[in-house]
Order: sequence, then C-alpha cells, then structure tokens
Amino acid sequence: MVLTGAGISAESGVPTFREAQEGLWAKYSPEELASPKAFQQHPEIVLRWYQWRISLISQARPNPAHQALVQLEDLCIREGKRFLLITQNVDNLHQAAGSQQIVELHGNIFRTRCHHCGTRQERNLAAVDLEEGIPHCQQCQGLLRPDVVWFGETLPAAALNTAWEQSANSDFYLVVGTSAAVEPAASFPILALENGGTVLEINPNSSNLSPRISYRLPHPAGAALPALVQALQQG
Ligand code: BJW
Ligand code: ZN
Repeated sequence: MVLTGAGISAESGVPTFREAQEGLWAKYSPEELASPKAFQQHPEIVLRWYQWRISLISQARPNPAHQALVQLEDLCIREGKRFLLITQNVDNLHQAAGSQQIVELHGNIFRTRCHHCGTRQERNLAAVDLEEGIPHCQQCQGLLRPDVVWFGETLPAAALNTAWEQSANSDFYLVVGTSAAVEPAASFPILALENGGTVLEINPNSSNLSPRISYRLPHPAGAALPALVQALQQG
C-alpha cells in the first residue's frame, strides 16, 4: 500500500497546503478555502483559488517519485503481490505517470460538478470568466465547483471503503509526502500498524505520523523513492 500527499508533487512545482506559501494566497489556510462554508460565503474567492491551482497543475509533469511508484506497481504485480496507491492529491499526476491501481480520496481538480445536485459537468473552471458571474448547473442552477472533497464533506464511499479495507490488510505501507493532518487519510497507516503491518514514511520533515511509524527516510520523495524502488528491483 502507498499513501501519498501533496509533498510528492512538490518537486513537480505544485505547492503543498501547509508549508509556508508565497504570493497571492499566503494569507488563507486550506481550511478557509476548501470548505462548503467558504464557498457559500465567497464563491468567487474560492473559485479564483481553484483557477490559480488548475493553471499551475496543468503545467506540472510527473516527477521521478511518481514514476518510481509506477515501477513499484509493476514490480509487485510481476511478483504476484497486491498493490494499491491511495492518494489525497487531486492533481492527476499519478495517473499521468501511468499508475493503474489508484484510489482518489479527495477527488480530482480537473473534474467539475454541481454543488447542489452533484451532477458532473463538462466545464473547465479554469476557463470561466468570473467577472461574468459564477457558473451554474444546467439541471438545477446550483453553483458549479471542482469535484474535490472539502472539509466537513464525506469522502467518496467506494474510495473510503477500499482504503479502510485494504489498509487493515496491508503488510507493508509506504507513506509519502503528507503531513497527516487530515482525517480520515491520516488514520489509514495507523490501521495497518495496528494489524501488524510495517509503515515506512518518506518525508524531509516530520509529520503527525512520524512518532508512531516503523521507519523514516527523511529525504525528498524525488530522491528517496527511486532509490528505494531500485533497491527493491535488485532484490
Ligand atoms: C515532501 C516534499 C518532498 C514537502 N518529498 N515530502 C477526526 C478527528 C478530527 C477531525 C476530523 C476527524 N475526522 C474528520 C475530521 C474533519 C476533517 C479533518 O481532518 N480535520 C482536521 C483539520 C483535523 N476531515 C474532513 O472533513 C474530511 N471529511 C470527513 O472526514 O467526512 C466525515 C466527517 C466530517 C466532519 C466531521 C467528522 C467526520 C474531508 C477532508 C477533505 C480534505 N480536503 C483537502 C482539499 C482537497 C481539495 C483541494 O485540493 O483543494 O485535501 S484539504 C488538503 O489537505 C487536501 C489534502 O489532500 C489534505 C492533506 O494535505 P497533505 O497532502 O498532507 O499536504 P500538506 O501540505 O499538509 O503536507 C505536505 C507534506 O509534504 C509535508 O509533511 C511536507 O514536509 C512534505 N513534503 N516536500 C516528500 N519533496
Ligand atoms: Zn445541479
């Protein structure tokens, strides 16, 4: 099992959520922008934040850490082992690298849906001119938003169930680039530990999980993951 967070995309140029931010959005915390309350109160500010992020992420490419996870998946499959990648990221970079067995816990920033009725919409939010108002759903006139999971919202049921079930049955868990500040994702590796699994964290900084896990590689994922996978390939 692998659980990834924003840190794995940092070396692709995608800013993380809780490390020092520069520029336009430095004064807002993710809790202030990624919530239904924020969207209800200031839909334009929230959508501008997403437009900025979509345009940044559109230019990003998978880095050696994403690619190493594709190789790890290949290796596991070749050796008849189960493999699952659970990501909190909404940036599509694991899919772009070629990962197959992947569960998106917090949705995908490139999809759009109605905040009211949930219907998926073929609308590129980054291309919307917000000066002309907030885009509306064609079915119910509700406001359109990215198809991601905000604080206080439930995770997609299928993703959540798979993640719980597989985490409890995992003998080896790799946790890459997450502060483990957000539930329920932060609890998945703990579930593995409680069931006798081994957890290895790759993160240059210490996270909420660090005091509890079995092993740490305190390095950037782009260096540590390819080295780890190469070592595994050599047996
Ligand atoms: C590197 C690196 C390099 C840097 N290499 N590493 C139980 C207890 C208390 C509260 C709750 C609870 N259960 C649920 C809650 C409420 C809430 C919650 O967790 N609150 C916390 C603040 C405590 N959770 C929810 O509301 C969730 N829903 C839910 O549980 O529903 C049921 C329920 C609701 C309410 C109450 C109870 C139950 C939903 C959570 C949704 C999170 N959404 C976001 C936004 C997604 C959309 C978007 O992208 O805009 O998801 S918030 C943001 O945080 C995003 C991320 O996926 C998530 C995690 O962040 P991540 O990935 O860890 O990033 P960072 O920035 O925090 O860390 C980066 C790390 O990378 C750092 O450690 C760096 O060191 C490292 N790094 N460079 C490797 N090169
Ligand atoms: Zn609608």
